[in-house]
Amino acid sequence: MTLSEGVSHAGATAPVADPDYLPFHPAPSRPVFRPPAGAVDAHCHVFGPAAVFPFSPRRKYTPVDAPAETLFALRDHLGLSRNVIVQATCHGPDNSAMLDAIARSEGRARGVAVVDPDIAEEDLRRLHDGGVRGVRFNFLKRLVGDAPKDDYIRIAARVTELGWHIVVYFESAELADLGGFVRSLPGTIVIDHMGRPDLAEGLAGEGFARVLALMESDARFWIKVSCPERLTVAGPPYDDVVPFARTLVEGYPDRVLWGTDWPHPNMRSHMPDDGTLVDMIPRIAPTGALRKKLLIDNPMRLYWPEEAGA
Ligand code: 0GY
Repeated sequence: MTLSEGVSHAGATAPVADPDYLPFHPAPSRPVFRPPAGAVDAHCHVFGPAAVFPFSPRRKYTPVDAPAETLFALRDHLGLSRNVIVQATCHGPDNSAMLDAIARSEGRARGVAVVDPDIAEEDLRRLHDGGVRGVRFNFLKRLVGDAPKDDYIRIAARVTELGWHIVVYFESAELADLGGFVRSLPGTIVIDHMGRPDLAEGLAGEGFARVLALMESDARFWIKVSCPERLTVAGPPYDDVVPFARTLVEGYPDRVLWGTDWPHPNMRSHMPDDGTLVDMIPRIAPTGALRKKLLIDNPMRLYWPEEAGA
């Protein structure tokens, strides 16, 4: 397929995407692995189109437009059924593009928002009614400023009342400092991108050990086995990432989620072929039972509990 056919062209007022970041793959391959019916892509984004949904003035990068119709075309091309759209920093706390995508998904998308601590009650309720089921706390200094911990605590208290979970994005090296705070957060906590271990340290490395310790310490922690393209040292087809992801899937089969991370913002080294990412699934989840949990049961429990019967 050619994804670029589905991309809306930004108007004259739209900003120009950063030239040193790569655009998403224009024609991902069709994966050899066919996901089971109902499979969820539990980590992806929509960007703009900027002419309709402007990027945040405080953003650290300007991506190419990656609108809902392109995401849904990719979903179908890859043999996936649903999307969890995660608010990225380039849109700041303006969740409009994500809400619009969810509204157009015919019930096949839900969302994870970014909110300010003093968001009005009715706006929080509007996010919930629009399909948001989680909030994201992004601790990557290259992506966000250093928000006071109090802000996160206030947000956490408000969103857990709605039954939302908290998604945390950090690099495993930061866990030594951040671990205590993350543990103190209430409710279910989902760790993005395997906790971003440094693959050069190997499976027994300190960073990954901290991530595993967190998973081991408390069943409130879930983790996404996503974003091999950011973790890999070897490059595609990401053989070096497989043991890390498989350790998590086999160790915590009821608390893992999988996602494409499309449209892969901030990638400079290479742009992944999303078909290759889907073809990793049987290598990281080698049995049908593990794949059903990873792709269907777990994300449904978290994002569509009313359909999962949880
Ligand atoms: C991702 C990863 C990145 C970007 C963001 O919120 C974001 O801007 O999440 C990244 O640059 O590592 O989740 O797609």
